Amino acid sequence: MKILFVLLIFALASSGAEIKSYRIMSERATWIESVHYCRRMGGELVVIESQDELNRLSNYLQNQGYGESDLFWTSGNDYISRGKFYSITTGNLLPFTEWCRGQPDNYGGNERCVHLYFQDGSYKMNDLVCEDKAKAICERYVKTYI
Ligand SMILES: [Ca+2]
Repeated sequence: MKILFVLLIFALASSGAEIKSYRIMSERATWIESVHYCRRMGGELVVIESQDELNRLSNYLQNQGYGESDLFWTSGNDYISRGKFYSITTGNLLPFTEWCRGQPDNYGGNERCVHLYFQDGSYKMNDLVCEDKAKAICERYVKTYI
């Protein structure tokens, strides 16, 4: 399988700190395939922790030419309790959400995984069938020694 990754470093921190970097899978996969994929790469599916982080990711994706036809998996899911979205990366409730209009709607009764969808000028969250295919956004913490 041809794999092309982009490594992003959004913020440089002071000496000895950890920074969060991202990899975006070039090919689409189901949500659970994306969980495994990120772990093979030494990371985890992304946990978007703030509006600032979502804005940075959204701007980056747009600058890379992604748009409405590109979907991206995050670690959010409500497998355990319908309507309560946890991160498979942390095991905790999502620390931040910004949903697309009318979402999450559990459309068709089987939408349990959270992806990013481009709407109204930026990427926001939507619940989607986990067996659908999207590109994984993996995150990883990297130590800096600057
Ligand atoms: Ca939905």
